[in-house]
Amino acid sequence: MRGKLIVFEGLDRAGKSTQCNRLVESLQQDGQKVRHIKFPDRNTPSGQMINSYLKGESQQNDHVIHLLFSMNRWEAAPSILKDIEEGTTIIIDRYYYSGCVYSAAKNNPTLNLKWAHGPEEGLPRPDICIFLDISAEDAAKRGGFGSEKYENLQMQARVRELFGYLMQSSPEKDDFVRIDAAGSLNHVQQRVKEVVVKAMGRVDAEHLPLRFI
Ligand code: Z5A
Ligand code: MG
Repeated sequence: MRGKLIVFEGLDRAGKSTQCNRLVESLQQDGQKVRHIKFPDRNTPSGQMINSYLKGESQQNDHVIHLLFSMNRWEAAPSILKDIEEGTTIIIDRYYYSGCVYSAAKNNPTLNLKWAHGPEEGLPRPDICIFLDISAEDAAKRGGFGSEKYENLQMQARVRELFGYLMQSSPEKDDFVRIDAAGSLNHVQQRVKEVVVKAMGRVDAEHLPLRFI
């Protein structure tokens, strides 16, 4: 049986990293082979440039930083495909959906969602994308915003609107399951496990092949 591709998305502080860790642990306890990846991967050459940009230590043109985020995913794509083929499930903390909405949220007239989607085409497409939904205001209460590039209320609110569009009207809307992320950690974890078990079971029962963006 092939591995599955499971993605977590959401605003800053939605609880993505916490829930990814909990899911990885829980699936491992069930005897599954699992690998946890986070984008951006700040360790690769492209990731180091992204890290410096997010920290405000360097400048990049909006289109260039978009392509760097995409490149960062393409660098990882061969190992993702290999693992999935060999039966390892991959859990990803942020993926190309973030790539598209954060770039489009800048309101650059020549960088809309359609343009942003282009460089992502051909990457492995998730079997399920869990959107941990929380308002920008409630997310900010979880320790406030840090000093990185997009960590402000206005940007986060626009990002949430664009995620809303992706979930309701885009060609990939069926990838998403929305989970209310304002509940307790344990409650969110339980909902995540339910939807993941269902999605993984469906892939196996219907022998669904991995798709591409
Ligand atoms: N970005 C981009 O522009 N283009 C791209 O292609 C990609 C990303 C991939 C870096 O992201 C930035 O890069 C990001 C998007 C952009 N900019 N922003 N914003 P990142 O992944 O490095 O950082 P982040 O995800 O935004 O932040 P985060 O703090 O890591 O958020 P999180 O992982 O969702 O949250 P967490 O660490 O699990 O939880 C945060 C705190 O809340 C922590 O204290 C928890 O204990 C607490 N928490 C979590 N869940 C709960 C619940 N349910 N109740 C109470 N408290 C909770
Ligand atoms: Mg995180």
